[in-house]
Amino acid sequence: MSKGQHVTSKPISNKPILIGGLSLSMLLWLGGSLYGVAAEWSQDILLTLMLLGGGVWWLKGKKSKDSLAAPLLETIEPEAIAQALEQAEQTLAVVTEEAPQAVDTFKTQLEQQRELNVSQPLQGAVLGASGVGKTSLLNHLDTSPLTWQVASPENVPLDTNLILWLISSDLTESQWQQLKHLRQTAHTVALVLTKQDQRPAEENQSLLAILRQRSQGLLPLENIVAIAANPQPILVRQHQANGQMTETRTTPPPDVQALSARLAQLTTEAACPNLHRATQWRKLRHLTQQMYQTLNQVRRESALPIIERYQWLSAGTAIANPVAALDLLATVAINTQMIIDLGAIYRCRFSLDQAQTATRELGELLVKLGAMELSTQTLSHLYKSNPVTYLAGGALQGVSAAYLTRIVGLSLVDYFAEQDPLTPPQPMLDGSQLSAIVGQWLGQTRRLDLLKSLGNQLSARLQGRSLTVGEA
Ligand SMILES: Nc1nc2c(ncn2[C@@H]2O[C@H](COP(=O)(O)OP(=O)(O)O)[C@@H](O)[C@H]2O)c(=O)[nH]1
Ligand SMILES: [Mg+2]
Repeated sequence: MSKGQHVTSKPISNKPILIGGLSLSMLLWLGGSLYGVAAEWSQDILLTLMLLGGGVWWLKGKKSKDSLAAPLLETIEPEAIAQALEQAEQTLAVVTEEAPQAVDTFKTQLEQQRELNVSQPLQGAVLGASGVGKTSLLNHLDTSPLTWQVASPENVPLDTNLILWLISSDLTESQWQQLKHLRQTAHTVALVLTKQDQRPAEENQSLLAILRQRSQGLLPLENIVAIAANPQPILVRQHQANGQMTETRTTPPPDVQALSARLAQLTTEAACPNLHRATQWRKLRHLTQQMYQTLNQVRRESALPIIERYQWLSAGTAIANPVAALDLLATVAINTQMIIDLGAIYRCRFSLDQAQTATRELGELLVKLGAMELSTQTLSHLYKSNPVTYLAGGALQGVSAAYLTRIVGLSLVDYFAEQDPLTPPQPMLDGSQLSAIVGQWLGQTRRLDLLKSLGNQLSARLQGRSLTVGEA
């Protein structure tokens, strides 16, 4: 049985944190009612509670997940292959546990990629904008030892061993980033400046110089060459001895010499195993990522009913407690437990302390992003625009509470799914990453849909049966 299923089947009463939070809430409610605290949704109280003991976590310089910080990879050594294999095998073991139905396909693929096959023909990919001269160049490229196909930087075929990136001027900033990404995944890339016959020689030289300058540390400068695969005819004017002028059209011969020479160096017998090994390494990583996608689907399916359960628990608590501020204590407990449960599904083990920190951080984030205001505004708008009487009084707060818990849950699921599958998840949330995800869930369309649907569901629940804290 998977960890996720295990968590799902656990009754709420077995969760000490939750019960602790609830009884604390009840206790405070009793005390509070003596003093006649107004039963209203107060953002000040909310803010205070959420900020209690909390640091401004999104200012903490947590480690950047920016993939562009990854090192450039010149060659893939056998040790790197061994490591990628190990990772794929470990992931396969997790898939065997959590998604057994998918294991056979992945196992077959892993077996295929276990050995380095140097006898396979090398695959070349030609990238470049439409009209840059790809087809013209392919007419001049030897197909041995490389077979060529046209591709795009975003979609380089998995079996590619060598890339020619054709350009007719300097790369744009986003193209430089794409090139960098290709180099970080150990791709061998040559930049090919096309149509050199169209420019004066000095302009070609200065363009090459700029490209080589900007490629420093990214590409060997020999990998930046200029060609003219299909030069256009030029008009040649000649003064005759008799003072007349004649015009003749001549077509310069194609010139791909610089590229052919460099390709020969890049594909020597000694260099070929490196090209094959880099492709094997990328395939293994790709397989591992695919396995994680499958795991994430399965995990999401386990997570959704859990979020659902906690969201109604929040709603029930908000409706049951006449003092809104006190609901929040219960809500904090509910969310903390939900974080632990969701973390367990994604094999990210939160200690109670860590989960409480995460809850506080998420609470702060929701306050910062104005989640409560947005929810209240949207609800009152829904309430005014169509007279939904069932959303009166405490039920409105119930919908709000369910909504906020659902946002937290769905955001966490997205967050866990976004983590780099090649590094184990940390029970410390990355503030900026989470902030972007929560922001998306708070967007107008999603918010409206979610609140409407929660309102309808809550109404159905309230009509059908009572919503109590014990309900799961
Ligand atoms: N002047 C000049 N034109 C070229 C050269 N190579 C290609 N072209 C022209 O550029 C246009 C697009 O070339 P093509 O190879 O079809 O580009 P693709 O869209 O990248 O495949 C055609 O009109 C070619 O004749 C070159 O070296 N010099
Ligand atoms: Mg073409």
